[in-house]
Amino acid sequence: MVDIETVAAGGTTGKKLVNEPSDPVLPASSHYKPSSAAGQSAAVSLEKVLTTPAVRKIAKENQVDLTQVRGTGPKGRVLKEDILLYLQNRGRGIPNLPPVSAPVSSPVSAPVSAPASAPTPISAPTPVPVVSGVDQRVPIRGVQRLMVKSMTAALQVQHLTYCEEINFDALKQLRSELKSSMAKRNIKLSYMPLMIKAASLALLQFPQLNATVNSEVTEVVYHANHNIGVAMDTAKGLVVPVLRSVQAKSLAEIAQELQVLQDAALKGTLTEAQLQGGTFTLSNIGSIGGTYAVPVLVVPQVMIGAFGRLQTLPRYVNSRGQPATVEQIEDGEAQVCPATLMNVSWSADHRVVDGATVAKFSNVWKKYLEHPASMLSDLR
Ligand code: CAO
Repeated sequence: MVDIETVAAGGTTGKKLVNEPSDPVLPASSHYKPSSAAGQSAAVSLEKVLTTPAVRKIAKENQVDLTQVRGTGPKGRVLKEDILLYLQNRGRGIPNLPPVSAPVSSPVSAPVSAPASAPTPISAPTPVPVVSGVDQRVPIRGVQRLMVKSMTAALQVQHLTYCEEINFDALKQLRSELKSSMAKRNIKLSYMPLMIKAASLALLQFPQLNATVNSEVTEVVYHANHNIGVAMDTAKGLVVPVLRSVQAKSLAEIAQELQVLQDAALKGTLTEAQLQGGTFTLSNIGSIGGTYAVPVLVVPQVMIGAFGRLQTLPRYVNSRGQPATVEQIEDGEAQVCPATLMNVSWSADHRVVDGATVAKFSNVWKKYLEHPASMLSDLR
């Protein structure tokens, strides 16, 4: 469900909304004629209106005066979708508009036409959004065009996705301790710098995941520098600027660089250099929402991680506050406590990376975040 790509700066033409003048346009509700007589003269009108026996049956069952239904078929024939639409809107109390004398081939702005195979509606039709206006043709350009390219390339690669739950209780505590001191230095400390640093520390143990593969799939390059791309949501679409040499940077430096890139992304001033050269990517979709996301590789990179939304959920813990084992739960030695949890999903290029390696990497990353003091011993 998640798509992630690197994009080049420049050439990012925004959306241009183009109306299609040739489109016959009617508001959705113009599909109806006045219904003051609805239900009163159904028996009479069934004979007058051009339609099929199936439609007459629906009309009869639902007490509909067919003369009040706008027919969109040839010569004003009332089609099945016309009566289904009429019934849907009648159920929602949509007022009818004056009749339209000429038949309309296709009201393009009416989004609610029921498929021909739809069952006869009963008393409570499914609500459908009422949308009026005109269709819009939007050229795919700029950031979106690049997204098409990178996603098309990514879908050539067999992905492996591995998910894990991370307990953020300790990290939450650490962040709240560091946040104010960082703020005094004008540095915003979100969870991202901690997760980025933990990923870099774990990559030191798994250099085969900080890698790119050539298009012929004959060679993999294990990169010395951890150039970590961070997916960012902007008004023009997804961009993935890159934090350079994360393995050599402090938490404060990572937080500062992230802030610079985030500001530039929001202003649309990222340079091409800031968008290139990534060797590994992270995406915090959870800052927007969602508990899980399956990320798509930024080819030629071989791994990417997506984070879900932090949640407080009940979990069993033992007397030392650690996750309880099955035995401890069965022996009544565990209790249910609230835990701050986040899901991560890792996707890897399964042509060159196996699932066991991803799982081992994820275990190390998880350990750093669940016991953040352990990061200190491995910091340089
Ligand atoms: N769950 C819950 N809250 C989260 C969270 C999560 N996973 N991640 C961040 N938050 C919180 C932060 O802690 C912060 O709250 P406080 O101000 O109280 O600390 C708040 O949300 C805003 O964070 P932020 O978004 O400003 O900063 P960040 O460093 O966490 O994330 C960035 C930066 C750029 C990753 C993020 O803004 C963003 O753009 N995310 C979307 C990425 C995306 O679109 N991915 C999909 C790619 S595929 O199309």
